[in-house]
Amino acid sequence: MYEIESVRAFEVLDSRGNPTVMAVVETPISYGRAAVPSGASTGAREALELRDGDDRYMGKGVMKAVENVNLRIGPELFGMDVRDQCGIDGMMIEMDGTEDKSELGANAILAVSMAASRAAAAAMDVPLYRYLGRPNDSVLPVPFMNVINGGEHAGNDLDIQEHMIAPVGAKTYKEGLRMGVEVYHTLATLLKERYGPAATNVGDEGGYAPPIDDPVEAFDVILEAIDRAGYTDEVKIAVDSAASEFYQNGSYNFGGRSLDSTDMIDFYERLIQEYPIISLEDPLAEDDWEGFLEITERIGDRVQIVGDDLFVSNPAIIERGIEEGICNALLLKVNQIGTLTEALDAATLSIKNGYGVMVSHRSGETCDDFIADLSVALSCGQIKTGAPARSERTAKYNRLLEIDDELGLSSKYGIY
Ligand code: 2PG
Ligand code: MG
Repeated sequence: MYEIESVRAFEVLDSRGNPTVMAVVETPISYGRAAVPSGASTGAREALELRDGDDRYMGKGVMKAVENVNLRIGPELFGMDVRDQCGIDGMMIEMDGTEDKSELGANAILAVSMAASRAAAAAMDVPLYRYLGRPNDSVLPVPFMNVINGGEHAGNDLDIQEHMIAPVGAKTYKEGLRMGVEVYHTLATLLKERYGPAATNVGDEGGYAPPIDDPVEAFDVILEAIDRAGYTDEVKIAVDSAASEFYQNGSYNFGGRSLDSTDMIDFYERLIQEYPIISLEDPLAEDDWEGFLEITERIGDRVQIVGDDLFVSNPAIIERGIEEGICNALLLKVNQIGTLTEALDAATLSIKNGYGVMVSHRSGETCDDFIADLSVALSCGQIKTGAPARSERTAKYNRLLEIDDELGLSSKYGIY
C-alpha cells in the first residue's frame, strides 16, 4: 500500500518566469506533488541548483534535473516505503555522492523529497503538518511580511533587501495577517503621497520598490504606516540585509559609503535603538564570521540575529556557528540543503541549542505551499514568505489560514 510505484518530474515556471522542477510521487493509494523554489541572493555554500546552460530559457532550463528524476532517481526509489523519508533522502544523497548535490541537482532531489512526504501524508490520511510534526504541534507562525523590497529583488537603490513587518502583538494568526495587510495598504497610500504613483511598483517578493536610497528612510515610512494603521503596539519591524550582496574586498558598500564590519554594527545598533526592530537577518556578509561574532556579542541579547547565507540551512555549518556563539536564529530554506531530512535536522539542531527558527520562501517561488505546513510542524513560530500580495506569496499565508481553521480551538500563535 505504501510502496512507491511511480516518480516523475517535469519543467514548470516560477514566479520570475524561470523554469523549475515539479515532481510527482505516487503509491497505490496516494499522490504527492511538489515544486522547488529558487533564490536570487544565494549563499555560496548552497546545494547546487542544476540548470541546463543551453539555449533554451536563456540557459535556465532544468531538463537535466527532470531527466535525473525520471531516469535515475525514480527507478531506485521504486518499491520503497514512502513513509521512510530518511531512507528515501539517504538513498538520493548516496546516489548523488557529492557535497553540494551537483551530480543529480538539489532541485531534482528536493522535488522528490518533498513530493514523497506529501504522498506519505496522503497515504496515512493526515495533513502534511501533522505527518511532519508531532500530535501537539499547533503553533501558527508570526508572518514576517516583506513590504519594501530592495537589493537583488528590486530595481531601486535600496541596499537592504527586505524591510519586513511582524505582527507579534496580535492574539491570533488571522488577526496578525489582517494587521499586516492593513499596514501594507496604508503604506501604499503613504508612498504615493510622498514619492508619486510609481513608488508602489513591486519587487520580486511583492513588497513595494520605492525610489529611496537612504536606508533609514525606508524604516521611517514603514513606521509611519504602522502608526497610521493604528498598530504601533502590535506590529514590529524585521530586516534582511542580505549583506553578502553589498560586500566586496572586505568592505561594505552601503548607503553610498564604504564601511567596515564595526561601522555596520554601529549602524545596526543605532537602528535598533531608533526603530522597533526585533530581527536582523544576514546583517553582515557570509564570509565575515568575525563580524557576526561581534554583532552577536554586542546586540544579540536585544535582537534576533538570523543566519541565512551564513548557515545555508546546513547542519554542519550551523553546528560550527553554535559552537562559536554566532547568531541566535536560523533561516530555514529547504532548497539550500536539498532534502527534507537534512532541513528537519537543521531545525532540530537549532531548536535544541536555543536558536530561533524562521521558515522561509525564496524570491523565486511557485504556488506550492509546503513551507506553511513545515512551519506548523516545527512549532517554531516564525515564517517569512513575502508581502501579503501576489499568489505565490499568499498561497502560503492562505494555507496557514486553512490550518488555523482546521486546528480550531487548539490553534496557538506566536514566536515560541
Ligand atoms: C533571502 C531570500 C528570501 P533569495 O535572502 O532570505 O527572501 O531571498 O531567495 O533571493 O535568496
Ligand atoms: Mg536572506
